[in-house]
Amino acid sequence: MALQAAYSILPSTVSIHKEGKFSASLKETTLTGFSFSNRAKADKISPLLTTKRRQKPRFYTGVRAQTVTATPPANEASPEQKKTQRKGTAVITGASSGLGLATAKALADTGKWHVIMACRNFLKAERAARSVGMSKEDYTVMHLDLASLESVKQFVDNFRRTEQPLDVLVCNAAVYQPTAKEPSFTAEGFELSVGTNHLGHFLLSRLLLDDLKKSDYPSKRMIIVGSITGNTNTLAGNVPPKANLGDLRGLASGLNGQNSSMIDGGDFDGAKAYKDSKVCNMLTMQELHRRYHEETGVTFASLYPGCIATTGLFREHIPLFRLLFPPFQKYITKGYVSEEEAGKRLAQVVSDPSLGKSGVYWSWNNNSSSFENQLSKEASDAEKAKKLWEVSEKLVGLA
Ligand code: NDP
Ligand code: PMR
Repeated sequence: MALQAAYSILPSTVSIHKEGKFSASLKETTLTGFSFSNRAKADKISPLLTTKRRQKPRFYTGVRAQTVTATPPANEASPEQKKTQRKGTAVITGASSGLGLATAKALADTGKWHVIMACRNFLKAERAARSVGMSKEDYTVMHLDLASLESVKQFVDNFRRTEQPLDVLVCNAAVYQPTAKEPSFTAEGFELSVGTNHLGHFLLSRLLLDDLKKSDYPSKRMIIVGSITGNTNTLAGNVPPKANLGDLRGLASGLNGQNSSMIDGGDFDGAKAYKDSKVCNMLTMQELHRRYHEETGVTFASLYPGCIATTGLFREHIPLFRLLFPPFQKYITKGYVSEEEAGKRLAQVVSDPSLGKSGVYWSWNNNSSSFENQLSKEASDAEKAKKLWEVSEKLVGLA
């Protein structure tokens, strides 16, 4: 019933013809992100009926007032070092709610971390930190609006002025606009989802890499949050609209709505733009690993934390979706995780010595044990990652 209900709220995105066959697929692919091997089953989900959409730029004036590469864990601390180790400093973007907040809380609770909550809404972040019981000395809120490259640069300057070391960067913030009929745009005029989730983080990570390099912490890490829905080797990744960056022609032409506001040059689709942005996040992590892991000792990682169906990510979805999505994920797909559990998972990727391998996309099974997951063909395409890197560098003004 719940599945039918979930299905009935998705008329514009997906259709499943036979409930029985679909249930069989679910058994094979849990929410934890195991590979979806039987493409025939995925094909039971019909393609999205796309409609032509007018692309009228709406500029977002974001700045507010106020199989995996094997490398041994880099620079892990010996037990002796750990005793005297200073507190680590972790910057987490989008720590004002959901996964980012839960991770900040999990790290703060260990007493070993100071968290820089890099958030677009200063007051909201401050209230959120207090609402989960974080102590003042365990966090600092700093303004960062990823939908403005100027704000990203300002954040980096402000962070450097605090003269704190940077030991871990977590690129977590994201926007998801599944019901948007037309694209909206960042301050510099990029489609909002890819502009925020990928380009904002791309610039931030490139700038802060210098700071990470200088860290003397036993394990320095950069984590970019990915997702199962960007991976078409899973059932979840086969729910239309599917991620597909194509030949990046839309991105290369500026992603500004003049030619296209989608990376592949197609018609605007908010849900696809989000999934594309997650593919960019996972490709960027691997490209960073290839270019910098050996030279810097920084561990680069991505992850799918589980389906945290209650977060603010779904705030723009229709109310019926928000009502049915959590029970659908809890009882049907069984991929649901609480914000608290997901926060603990990401906190492991931040600080657990056993998750210190670079170039990995982490997932968790139903017993909450971590494992190195396989990315889809596109999300592990090294040539595409290189091209994405080069085009993104131009767009954010690094090349
Ligand atoms: P939330 O909406 O709860 O958190 C997103 C955070 O991003 C919020 O703090 C939000 O700030 C912030 N944010 C949005 N836009 C900007 C911006 N322009 N500048 C700075 N911060 C911004 O969603 P989740 O916690 O679910 O999402 C966190 C990450 O987890 C995302 O990367 C998402 O893709 C990923 N993820 C989530 C899954 C899920 O099931 N929920 C599954 C897989 C991955 P504000 O509070 O001001 O809105
Ligand atoms: Mg999905 C094992 C199956 C599974 C998992 C793990 C997810 C995770 N989803 C699964 C299956 C299905 N979903 C099925 C069979 C359907 C059709 C009924 C379905 C539908 C669906 C929708 C409409 N699912 C969604 C949406 C969203 O709007 C969410 C999304 O795609 O956001 C981009 C979503 C998600 N499903 C997930 C996860 C983790 C999401 C959240 C998005 C993300 O961050 O990737």
